[in-house]
Amino acid sequence: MRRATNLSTLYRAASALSAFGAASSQRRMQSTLYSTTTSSTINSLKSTLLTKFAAHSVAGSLLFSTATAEAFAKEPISIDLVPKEVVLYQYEACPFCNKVKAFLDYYDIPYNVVEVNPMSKKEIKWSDYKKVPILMVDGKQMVDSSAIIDELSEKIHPGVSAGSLKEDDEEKKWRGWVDNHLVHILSPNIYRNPTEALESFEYITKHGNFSFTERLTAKYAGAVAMYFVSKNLKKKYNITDERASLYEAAETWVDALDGRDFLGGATPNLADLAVFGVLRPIRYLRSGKDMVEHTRIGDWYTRMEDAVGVPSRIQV
Ligand SMILES: N[C@@H](CCC(=O)N[C@@H](CS)C(=O)NCC(=O)O)C(=O)O
Repeated sequence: MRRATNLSTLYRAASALSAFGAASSQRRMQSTLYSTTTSSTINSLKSTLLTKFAAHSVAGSLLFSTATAEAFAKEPISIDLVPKEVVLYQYEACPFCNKVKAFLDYYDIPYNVVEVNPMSKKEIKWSDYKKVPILMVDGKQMVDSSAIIDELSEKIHPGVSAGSLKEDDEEKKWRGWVDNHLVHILSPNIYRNPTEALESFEYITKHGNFSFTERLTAKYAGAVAMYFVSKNLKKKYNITDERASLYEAAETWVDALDGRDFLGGATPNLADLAVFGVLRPIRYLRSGKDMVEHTRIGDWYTRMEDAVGVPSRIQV
């Protein structure tokens, strides 16, 4: 009974961190988890993890060292249009949250972060909205990453309709591609096999808001749970070979650039920021490294790192 309760809690954590709609398969996966998670499974996963641990710690720290010389000038915003107080409620590894952060970082909008505990979600108890990201901007709640970015964009560029109609359509199309296609490929890749699932959970538990015991247990049980959940997500989104789909998406994106530095031309537009944002949490995991090694996306990704520059997150 006690084991079932613990697994149930861990399962919730794992699902919460599955950015991509695992909820519908939650009940089925819960029974799979109960029938397959034994202490021997956990022990064998544990030994796999230990051999990988050192390498993953490096990956995790690399993920946050994007501070490079800014070769691409940012688009300045008028000082009186910069929001005064911005607070992002997030999970560090959530692609939707990272999409919002890419926007805030690119426009140098300072923000505080509240890391939400995915099990209790006590940090967002005050809100009716039960997902992250939630962005508080000068006391106003904004939810849903694309809607948040639309609203913020309008706030900092009031009354400006960006570029020609053709460019607007292109930007809109590719932002939709990120939300409806690209994000669905990520989970099957980062939880593809036990080793990669553990690598991902090492990163998630290292940077997430977990208590000491939650951190220890979520790493192993979460990895197991998400390994199975990702198999279901593959079916749901008709993915047969997850790596091939990831490479194909990266190539599709480079084709869309059509020789330009960014989809936005000389500077990134909202579609560039969206693709960059959702790829950022996986870039230095095995799947992200494979993607850069096997496709042409690396040059664009490096240009984006330079253009977005150092995070404007307020360090506390
Ligand atoms: N469409 C939303 C999706 C947000 C979303 O699904 N967030 C996930 C985390 S990456 C979440 O909060 N899931 C619910 C949970 O944790 O219980 C957006 O773009 O912001």
